[in-house]
Amino acid sequence: MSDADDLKETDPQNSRRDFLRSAGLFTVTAAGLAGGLELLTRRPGAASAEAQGTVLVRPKRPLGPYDTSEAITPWAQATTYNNFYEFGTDKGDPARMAASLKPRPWTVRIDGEVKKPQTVDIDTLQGWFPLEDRVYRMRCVEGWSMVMPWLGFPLAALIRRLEPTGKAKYVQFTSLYDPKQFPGQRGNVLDWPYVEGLRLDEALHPLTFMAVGLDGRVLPGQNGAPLRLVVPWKYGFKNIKSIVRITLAEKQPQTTWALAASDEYGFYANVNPAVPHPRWSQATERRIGELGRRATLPFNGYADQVAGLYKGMDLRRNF
Ligand SMILES: Nc1nc2c(c(=O)[nH]1)N[C@H]1C(S)=C(S)[C@@H](COP(=O)(O)O)O[C@H]1N2
Ligand SMILES: [Mo]
Repeated sequence: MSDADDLKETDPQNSRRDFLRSAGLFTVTAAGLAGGLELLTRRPGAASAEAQGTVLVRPKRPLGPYDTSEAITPWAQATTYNNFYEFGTDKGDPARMAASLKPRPWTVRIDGEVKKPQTVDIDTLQGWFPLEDRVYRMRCVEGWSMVMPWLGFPLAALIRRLEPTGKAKYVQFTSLYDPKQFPGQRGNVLDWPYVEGLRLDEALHPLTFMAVGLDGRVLPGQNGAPLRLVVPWKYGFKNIKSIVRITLAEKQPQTTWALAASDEYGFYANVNPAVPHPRWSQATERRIGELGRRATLPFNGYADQVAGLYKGMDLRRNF
């Protein structure tokens, strides 16, 4: 039995989707199915880095202070077992459908409480910063995890360059809305576009990262090309993909999963083994590629670096 088959049986992903279905939100359109059939004839993983653009060749380098030394999840799994509902709700949908996403040309709108609101081309934006590697754990709220070798730049570097006004307290991120490129957006499985947010101090934390690549290559569509957020101490759904807009805001953003089920998915979404999801425990996780389960660590193992951000907060209420 493959990992994916095994996971299907027990994965809370299914109950996450069942919730959506029972709420009457789960729809599959004829157009979506037809698109799927057409794309199924392509080689799975056809939307690989090579197929999508320039291959960034990165020199091997020693682990840095932010890296985990844990075994990196193989590329084949990191790029075929994905959550990206814009492509569909099955783990294999993003890799199958990702060729429909065109990550170039691409612009990012930067607005809200910044000195100079602007729309910037992704290559220009990326060129502002030296690219860094970060090997991070990623823990999905559904109870599985991976170790991902990201390539990108700290979000703090971008925010500092944008010069937030004194009113900026939060950062809101918005994914692309385009049902032509995202067949999943032809249905109402979530309230599109996907929106996420961070408190400004979380956004400025040195672990908070903007990824443009994975494993030394251009980010594949299924992993959120051309630009996605990575916040390793939070559940995976905070790591919003295919970002087209970054807004510095005075008020806490309304985030997509909190909007879909506010009793199940909070704004903070810090990995916390002590606070169960209402329908499953968060005490353990399955590392993709491993047999059995391992303990989930507070803040996904990053407590030393980030617990101070939440001093004095009730983390059961602010889940
Ligand atoms: N726009 C968008 N971003 C998203 C999602 C999504 O459905 N749409 N899924 C999230 C979830 S639930 C997880 S676990 C991670 C998965 O990232 P990966 O596929 O690169 O491992 O992406 C997150 N970012
Ligand atoms: Mo997730």
